Amino acid sequence: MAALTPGFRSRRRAPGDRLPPGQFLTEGFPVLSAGPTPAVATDRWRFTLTTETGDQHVWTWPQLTALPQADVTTDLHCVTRWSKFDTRWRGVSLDMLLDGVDTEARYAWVESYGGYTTNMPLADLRNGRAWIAHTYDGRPLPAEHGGPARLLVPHLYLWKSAKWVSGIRLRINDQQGFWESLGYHAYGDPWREQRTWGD
Ligand SMILES: Nc1nc2c(c(=O)[nH]1)N[C@H]1C(S)=C(S)[C@@H](COP(=O)(O)O)O[C@H]1N2
Ligand SMILES: [Mo]
Repeated sequence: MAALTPGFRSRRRAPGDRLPPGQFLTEGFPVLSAGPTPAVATDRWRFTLTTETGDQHVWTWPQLTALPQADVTTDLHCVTRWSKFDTRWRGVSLDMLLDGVDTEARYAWVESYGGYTTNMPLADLRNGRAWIAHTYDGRPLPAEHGGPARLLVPHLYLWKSAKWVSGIRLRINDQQGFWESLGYHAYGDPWREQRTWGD
């Protein structure tokens, strides 16, 4: 009979296999913001999806929170090399918001209250991989972490997960966001260590 290795009962991958190259694990939740934290009241909060032809789809806070909600437990990977396992979020899947939006765009340009921007292929926002998240660990998302709502795209480095998200522009041609124009990678896959332009 095979001996059981103590502590190896988890069905998840061992910690080493969950940590992308060049990352270290943190228990805390660091705050990384390029500017001041904007105060966005939910009564004036809007999320606007704009297609390449200029069609706009707008959600208010009551409309967003009335949609079917998803509970997500995921690992986060920041390009400054910290990773955090098993973070718990609640929000609306981008699949839900993109459903019925007529577009031929291949790129998404994400905008935030306060002026932050980031870009990614539109495909990365589909198939249950991206959310507009408003709840963290069972509580309203704190403002310093992007509340009232942020984009959550955890399979890419965390700079793609725009805090205080205000909208997404669907674009035929890719356009660099804030960090991307300053040398961060256009795609940012943590498993391929796509940190900067040359990676
Ligand atoms: N609007 C906005 N979103 C942002 C940022 C920012 O400066 N402004 N920083 C990005 C970066 S570089 C990281 S690592 C994460 C940090 O998220 P956290 O502060 O919740 O840890 O937010 C990302 N989203
Ligand atoms: Mo970051």
